[in-house]
Amino acid sequence: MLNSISDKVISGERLTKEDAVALFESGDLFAVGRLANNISEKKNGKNAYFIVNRHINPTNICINRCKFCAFSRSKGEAGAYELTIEEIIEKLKDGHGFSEVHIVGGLHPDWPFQYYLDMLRSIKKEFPFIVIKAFTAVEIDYMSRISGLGIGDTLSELKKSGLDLMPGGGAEIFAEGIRNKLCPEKISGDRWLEVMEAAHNASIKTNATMLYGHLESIEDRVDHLFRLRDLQDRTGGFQAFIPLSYHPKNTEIGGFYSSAIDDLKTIAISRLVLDNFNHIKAYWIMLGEKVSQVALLFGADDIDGTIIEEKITHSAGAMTEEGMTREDLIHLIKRAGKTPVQRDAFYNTIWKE
Ligand code: V47
Ligand code: SF4
Repeated sequence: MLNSISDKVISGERLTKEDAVALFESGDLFAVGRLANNISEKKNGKNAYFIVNRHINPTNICINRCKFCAFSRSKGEAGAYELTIEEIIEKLKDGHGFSEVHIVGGLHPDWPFQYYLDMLRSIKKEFPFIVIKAFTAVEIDYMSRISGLGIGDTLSELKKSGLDLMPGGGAEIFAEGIRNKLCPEKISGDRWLEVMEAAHNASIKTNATMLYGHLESIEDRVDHLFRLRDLQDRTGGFQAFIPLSYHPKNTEIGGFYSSAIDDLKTIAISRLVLDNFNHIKAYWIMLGEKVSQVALLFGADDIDGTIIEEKITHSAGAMTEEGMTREDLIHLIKRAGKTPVQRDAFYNTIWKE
């Protein structure tokens, strides 16, 4: 079976859902990984990308309270916080040379749409060269509801105020049954895809994610990947896919950390199925520095960036640091036998040795 899939991949034939399930069920992790590495090197050579970036989570107050999320709080609950725009600006001053700021947060019950527009405008005014990658499809849908604007108009107001790119969060698992168990208050998978399609139509590039390792089946993962592949066929607006490994601490559903084997297999199969995505990211915050390094040999070509401050995974028991230096990222990539390439938010090369 693996041989016939391998022949297909090498001849450029698209994989079917059955192929993808067979890859997940295969015991030969190395064969799957080698195949994915071949494809990754066909697309990106030996390049492994990283970015000098910073994450900011403006608030953890969220009306959704997803059952896998240890980061969110209800208004008034111990540990709830909200940042002012001045505090956000201060955070961006604490480093230099950031190419990108990544902003995602909870769905705050009281913040008006104008607050998000002011946030974007203030950041752009203070740091005109920083690319703002902000707000998941879940947040965009929420802003459309609180502003009374349609998705297209919401996106256009955000873009006018400084939004350049959107991250891939909030996708979780599209399959309805599991999604309702994980996050009954969250927008549906179809709505997530609809918002992303609208963003792509508005010339806003985005990423895509999949949260795995909780209650989902292999078929649910495959279904998720194929729905992304279909949308990418229509729009071409996704830049990178990032599999997010579930962290179980302090969450309502509990459970286990994913295994390194599952992490590597999921990266590799994502690379093979998502033949129309240019980049597969091994998010080191969630995978750990060492597994993300090995993932560069299993189909990933990007390890994200310096991050600086990370709250979502660290609330749920992440074992990594919250940030890595540029030098650490370069070292990690070189030791995987790949070529470190510092990129900007749109994958233009900023530096290559
Ligand atoms: O949307 C929440 C997930 C996402 C947990 O686009 C959890 O470049 C694991 O989307 N265990 C936020 N994951 C992170 C994210 C992301 C990260 C890095 C780069 C990009 C990008 C996007 O984290 C959330 C949710 O899907 N999440 N709780 C948890 N317990
Ligand atoms: Fe809110 Fe996002 Fe956490 Fe869900 S995952 S509770 S939407 S912050």
